[in-house]
Amino acid sequence: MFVDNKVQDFILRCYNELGKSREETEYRLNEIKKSLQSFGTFEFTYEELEHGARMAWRNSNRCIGRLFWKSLKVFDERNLHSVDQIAFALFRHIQYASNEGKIRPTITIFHQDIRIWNHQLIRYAGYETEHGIIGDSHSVKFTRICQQLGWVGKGTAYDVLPIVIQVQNEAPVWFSIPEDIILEIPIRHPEFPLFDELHLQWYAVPILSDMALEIGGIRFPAAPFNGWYMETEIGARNLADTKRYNILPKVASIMGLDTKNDASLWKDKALIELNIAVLHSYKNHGVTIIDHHTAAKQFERFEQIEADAGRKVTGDWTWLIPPVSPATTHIFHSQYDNTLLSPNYFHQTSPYS
Ligand code: HEM
Ligand code: NRG
Repeated sequence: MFVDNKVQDFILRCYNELGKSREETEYRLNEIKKSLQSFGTFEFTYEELEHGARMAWRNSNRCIGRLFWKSLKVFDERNLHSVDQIAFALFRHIQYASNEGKIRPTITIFHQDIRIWNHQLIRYAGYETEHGIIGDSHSVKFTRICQQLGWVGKGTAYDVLPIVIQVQNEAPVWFSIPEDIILEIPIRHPEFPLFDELHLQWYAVPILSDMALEIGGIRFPAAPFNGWYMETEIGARNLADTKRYNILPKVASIMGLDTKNDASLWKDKALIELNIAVLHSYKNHGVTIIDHHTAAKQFERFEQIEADAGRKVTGDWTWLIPPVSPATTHIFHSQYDNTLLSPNYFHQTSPYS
């Protein structure tokens, strides 16, 4: 048996980036080879796992936040096999990452036999009713699954869903997240007090839990990760999309705009004020958030640093451009190569459906 090409590629690149000697690299490759011969398997060291997860972020073509890839905190929880221990580690992730608002980019990596059914660890439920959808329409299907598993929500527009954990092929188990570890922000506008009447809110930390981390051809289906929000994700999509919270007509109404006439650009005006309100509220609450102009500038610095390091930056233009005023950023006027490099984060088929 010989060491898989993908594993070898990864070890060579990883050890090179970490400044390790030729001898150490050869020694490690040989060790992996021997482990594969004796046991048919091998395990990454913590250092390999840590750098692999960071490289995967660096290679995430759709991510504008990559400047900070080296700062990713990696929790190695590959040794956990009980759902209670896993739930505990997820709560710890939420607390560590939230850090009372000073958000820390974090990933927790679990054993390959584990799946987390949630799209994000913290996410609002969506209920289909006769009067339309209450809450987040993005969550309707998963909310139904949670209810089938015995979870009962309050029925508000902002019910935080439970975390659903599955070990191997056993039945999934759900856990409510302790309320005191969930950071949420009421959305207020610095100049329009009437915003308060919309009772808008969002959670502080986006923790994606349905993507697989792939390092050297080895897949970790449960590896939830987070950074902080860019304001447009909340203000221009989650709260604004007609198929999500669809809040623009109400914002326009409190602003006294003419919503009968598309050409009045009422949607655009409402959108900008909603984004201003999101930035203002997170900032006032002491929760990390970034505006799309600063994020684009940080991404430009990332591109420069990568060029200096002799690496090509890959990217998905369609995702990198912000949904608000895209042409005001350099990204809009640039071209990106969407080749998928490894390590990376991948979408995977849903464990339900
Ligand atoms: C996508 C920003 C941290 C990996 C995105 C998107 C934004 C963004 C705006 C596009 C999302 C969308 O349009 O729905 C940021 C910011 C971060 C950050 C401001 C702050 C530190 C991270 C971290 C990771 C990561 C820590 C992984 C370790 C990804 C991936 C996607 C993505 C894989 C694509 C998601 C998908 O395909 O659905 N990011 N990100 N990002 N980001 Fe980041
Ligand atoms: N648009 C999604 C989150 C996608 C990832 N965005 C980040 N990731 N900022 C939403 O919930 O609006 N991150 O790891 O920080």
